[in-house]
Amino acid sequence: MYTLLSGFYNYLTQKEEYNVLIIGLDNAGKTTLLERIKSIFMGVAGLSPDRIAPTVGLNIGRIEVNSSRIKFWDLGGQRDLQSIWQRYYSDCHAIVFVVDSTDGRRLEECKDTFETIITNDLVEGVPILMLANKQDLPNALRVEEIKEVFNKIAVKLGARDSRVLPVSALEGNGVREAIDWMIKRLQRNKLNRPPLYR
Ligand code: G3D
Ligand code: MG
Repeated sequence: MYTLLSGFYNYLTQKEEYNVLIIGLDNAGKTTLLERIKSIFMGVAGLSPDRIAPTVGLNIGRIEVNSSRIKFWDLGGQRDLQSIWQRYYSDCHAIVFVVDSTDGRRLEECKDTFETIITNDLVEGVPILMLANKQDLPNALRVEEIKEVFNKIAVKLGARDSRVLPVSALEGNGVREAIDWMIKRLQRNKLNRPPLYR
């Protein structure tokens, strides 16, 4: 009887858990984004921007939305760290790819990096949200301009859900909408990539 009841209790209280990778070139704003997501969805005061050091290793953040837990993995973006990304691919349910919209000089490199990610079999079908970050700055490229560069490889996205959205991780503009979009896609892709239940 006890096991039956505790099993039922666990069933009622367990939540879906998803892993989301935050990746992109170094300095794109990944760690700033993670702090912003935590402050918007969990109401915790994030690290102030001047306390965010370049990420060595990884930062993890958790949020709870409705009945889901989402665990964000902010993996460092320096080139020697990029090879580590794929260790996380088979366990991830979505990818947030952050672009520094003010760094036109590295946009081609950014596109090549993106291409390497989306063509990896381990993330086939995984929803991808691309964020054109730093839109608060006057010299930021507009989403349309960034899309133009990435359109060259858009066919390689395959049948997965993907979207490009403008944000400012620093000021928070667009972040809630972007993450809301992603949460819907996580749930829609549930049969392909089932969440963990705990
Ligand atoms: P990373 O984790 O991708 O390497 P960080 O990037 O989050 O460390 O951010 C790199 C720099 O970009 C930081 O500036 C950070 O404040 C800035 N940044 C991140 N997002 C935004 C944004 O939306 N708008 C603006 N204006 N700046 C942003 P510093 O000066 O600390 O290096
Ligand atoms: Mg970082």
